[in-house]
Amino acid sequence: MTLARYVDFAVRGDDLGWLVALEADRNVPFPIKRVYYIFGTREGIRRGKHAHRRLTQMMVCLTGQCKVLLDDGNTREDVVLTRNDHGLMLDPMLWHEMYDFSPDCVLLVLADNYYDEADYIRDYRTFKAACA
Ligand code: T46
Repeated sequence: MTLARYVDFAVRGDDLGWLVALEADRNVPFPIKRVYYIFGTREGIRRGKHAHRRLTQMMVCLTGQCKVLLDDGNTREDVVLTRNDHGLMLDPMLWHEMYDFSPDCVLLVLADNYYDEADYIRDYRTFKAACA
């Protein structure tokens, strides 16, 4: 079993170049309430290091690359994000850490709810206990 669940996007191409459309409840399998993007992450930095209690998200690496550690409390898996034509699902209660960002990495994140610090589990032992 893999923790990495991807959604493939149709890429439209014409004389102008390429285009990907992301649509709520269609190729993005939830209603999008928030969009943010992560960029300019310095070498050696590890971001994330938390799980969300209820939030569902999708991550798309628009340029560059980074790695993501996924952990459901039982299994750990590292994935490399290099493609802007698919999205990595981040379901609730999935611990995630992003690392090894290339200097040009831009990570787009779509979320099904607004920012709420109370939804974060930032302590790994608390996460493990909540998974049990
Ligand atoms: C996640 C991973 C993939 C806001 O004010 N609004 C927002 O919508 C977000 C996402 C963050 N913030 C503030 C909170 C912090 O003061 O921006 C600052 C940086 O956030 P954080 O340290 O949580 O960033 P990451 O990269 O560790 O995690 C982010 C998301 O917070 C998180 O939900 O799943 O990206």
